[in-house]
Amino acid sequence: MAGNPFIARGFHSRRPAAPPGRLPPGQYETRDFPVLSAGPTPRPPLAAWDFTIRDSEGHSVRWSWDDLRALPRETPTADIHCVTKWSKFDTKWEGVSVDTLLAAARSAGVASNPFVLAVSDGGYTTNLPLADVTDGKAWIAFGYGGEPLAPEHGGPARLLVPHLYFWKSAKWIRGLRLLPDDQPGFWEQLGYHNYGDPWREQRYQGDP
Ligand SMILES: Nc1nc2c(c(=O)[nH]1)N[C@H]1C(S)=C(S)[C@@H](COP(=O)(O)O)O[C@H]1N2
Ligand SMILES: [Mo]
Repeated sequence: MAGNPFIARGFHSRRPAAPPGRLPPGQYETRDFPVLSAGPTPRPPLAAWDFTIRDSEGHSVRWSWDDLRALPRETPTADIHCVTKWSKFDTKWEGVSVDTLLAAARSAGVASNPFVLAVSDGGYTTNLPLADVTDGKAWIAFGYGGEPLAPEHGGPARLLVPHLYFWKSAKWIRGLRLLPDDQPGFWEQLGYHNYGDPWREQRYQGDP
């Protein structure tokens, strides 16, 4: 596209309008997949990787990488919404439902508490009500677009909670802490909304 940059830019920015009702308030559609990371990309060796669900009394259950990969998989398609205002439609993932992991945790004697803190390699955390990661609303995703999830996008595995702003979808996830009280995570402590519903435009503390 050499030539007049004004015309080239105008041509490329013309996009079909998003279908009515599909784009949350204040968002625009992008076809790219931007990378947003607060720190460096961790690259843990899979042989040392594990995923742990732990309650507040210290009961826990742990999956190795192979254990996780042996569980029943789902292939959710979802629209995702970043608080920096981009939304991406029809993203295609592969992973294990958090329901599957929580059922196994319960069988192993892990107590069910009303809040969850997702914990990642590198120290990132994010908090959610348990109800927002149950009943088919959240996955531990290790595949994207038919390929292994790229490290920049959270591989080997990330949380996927598409109905909330995408900062809740913790990349490089290593576990879930089940807590009796809500405990704000990384962005939530820095002034972002505690819940983060894109349809109610809950970007920052003080938003409805
Ligand atoms: N561990 C970790 N998870 C994270 C982040 C991060 O910095 N570290 N950024 C969050 C934010 S703000 C967004 S918008 C999405 C971005 O995911 P992407 O880089 O795959 O687009 O990851 C979320 N999960
Ligand atoms: Mo974000």
